[in-house]
Amino acid sequence: LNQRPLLVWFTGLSGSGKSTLSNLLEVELHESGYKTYALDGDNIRQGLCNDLAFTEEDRVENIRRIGEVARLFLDSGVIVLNSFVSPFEKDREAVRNLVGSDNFIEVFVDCPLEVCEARDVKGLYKKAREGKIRNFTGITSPFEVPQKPDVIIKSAEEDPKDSLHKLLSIVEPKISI
Ligand code: GGZ
Repeated sequence: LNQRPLLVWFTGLSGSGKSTLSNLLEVELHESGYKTYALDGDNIRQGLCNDLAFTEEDRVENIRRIGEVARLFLDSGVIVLNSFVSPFEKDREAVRNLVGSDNFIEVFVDCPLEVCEARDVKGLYKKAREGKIRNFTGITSPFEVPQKPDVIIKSAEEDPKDSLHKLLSIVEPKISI
């Protein structure tokens, strides 16, 4: 299947549902025959970025490297799905400029902090409240709300199926030839 490359960038708090949505989208795209690759903290921070922590400086560098990796994948023609907290607007914009605005879709996974913290799937919010993790996004480190995202997903309110269809309606026209 012919496809146009695209970087779909999920941004949002820890536990907001970025990876869940990215996975749903990836399965759907695969079933339609598209080639994709998904990057997230699990496959990036263990290897390429294992020298980086969560200070502002390190997050800036983390996103910069991820942007460069995504650009290489785009060069190869793949559809890239990136899920990173990416809390700073300036860094998300830098990636948009790096890969070109036409090849970039910013998805803001908008979930209230209270909901993410109540779920606390990995117990990280609790640790952050106890002071056992420093610079935790939403608690002791800022999250800059995207000013003009291409898509907003209210993951605490929407049915994931509806969110997926909303995403597909924006993504499909950009990747199909
Ligand atoms: C935020 C942290 C932190 C701190 C560890 N702040 O829910 P998760 O676990 O799987 O996703 C979070 C992930 C964030 O890494 P990113 O590379 O996406 O961050 S950034 O884009 O800001 O560079 C969370 C876990 O790592 N985690 N410590 N202090 N999230």
